[in-house]
Amino acid sequence: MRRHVLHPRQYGKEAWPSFAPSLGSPTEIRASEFAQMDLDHDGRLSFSEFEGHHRSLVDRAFAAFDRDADNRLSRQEFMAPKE
Ligand SMILES: [Ca+2]
Ligand SMILES: [Ca+2]
Repeated sequence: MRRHVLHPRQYGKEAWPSFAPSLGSPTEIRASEFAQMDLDHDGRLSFSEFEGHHRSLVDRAFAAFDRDADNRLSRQEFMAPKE
C-alpha cells in the first residue's frame, strides 16, 4: 500500500496528491458521485444503482488484496495487500 510520509510543514492542502484539488469540495464530490451512480438519470438512486457502484468498490478493494488473482484471500495476502 502506498504511504505518503509527510513532514509536519507539509500538512495541509499542498500535501495532497496532485489529483486531490481537482475533486472539489465534499459537496461537489458527493454530487459528482450521485451523478455517476444515477445510471438512468432519473434523479434517484435505485438499490441496484447504489449496489452496482459499491460493488465495483468492493471488487477493486478485493483485487488489491488478491495478489495471485485466484479469487481467494490467503492470510498473507490479507495481511499485505499489493499497492
Ligand atoms: Ca436512477
Ligand atoms: Ca489469492
